[in-house]
Amino acid sequence: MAALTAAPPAVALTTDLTQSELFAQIAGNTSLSASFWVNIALAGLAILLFVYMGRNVSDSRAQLIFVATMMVPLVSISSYTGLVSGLTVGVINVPYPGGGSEDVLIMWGRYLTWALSTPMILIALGLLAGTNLTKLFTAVVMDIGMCITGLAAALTTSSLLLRWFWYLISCAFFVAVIYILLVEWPKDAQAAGTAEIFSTLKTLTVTLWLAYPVVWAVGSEGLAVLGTTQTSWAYSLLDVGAKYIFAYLLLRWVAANQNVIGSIAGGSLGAVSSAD
Ligand code: RET
Repeated sequence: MAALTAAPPAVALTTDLTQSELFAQIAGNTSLSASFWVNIALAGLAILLFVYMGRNVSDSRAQLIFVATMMVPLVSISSYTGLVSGLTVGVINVPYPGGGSEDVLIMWGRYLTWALSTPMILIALGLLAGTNLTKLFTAVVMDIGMCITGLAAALTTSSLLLRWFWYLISCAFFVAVIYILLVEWPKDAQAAGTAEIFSTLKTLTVTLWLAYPVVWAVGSEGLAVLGTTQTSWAYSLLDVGAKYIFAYLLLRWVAANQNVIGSIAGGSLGAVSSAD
């Protein structure tokens, strides 16, 4: 029995570790493991809670917001399972500014799964704001661009310059997302009658999302001001706010205000025309 539950002994960090050795590295670091398990537990609870909260939702737009938002903890539980099992982590030789490099445990699965979870957050917000298909499409593709180029930044080891060039490309995509959230959708939400809740969620989202590139830059994959465990905790805590707290506030409002959601002009998503 003990052989089944005990983690195998940890080995030194090198770029050729097997999945079992990576798993042992993570299991051997209690704080790092906890930064993953906390999110697995919270995501599980969030899924159950959101299914319960949505039990009486009958409006089709409100249902769509529920489904998109519920995908966030569903993706999250998968994402963190990938990290904790050693499947979506790896050791790469990160080049640092000022010369030198180090073998670092990187959590590349995070960037991959953000490409699924963050579009769901934007779809839910866009539906709440009653935006049109053009703006929704733009927000989603810019966001996916941001996540995939962020993944490229994390995995590029050949050149320090290109590693940070990827980072800049990702930031450029991010600017488009922020612009839509701060400038376009508030106008749409005003017309849709959802301005107040949209404004709350927009502030929460923009504030927390802005912290992710900061964590990347100072974290173990960037300038290494923070170590691997600290970087992981920073992302995990940001995730708690950007996913579960965000989703709870949104779904609570949607469940209680289906009449408002139901009266958002139906054609705005169907037609590629301006919502204003
Ligand atoms: C990276 C690094 C490259 C530059 C930028 C980034 C932005 C990441 C963001 C992530 C948000 C994640 C959320 C996840 C919830 O499931 C990829 C860190 C701009 C904004 C909200």
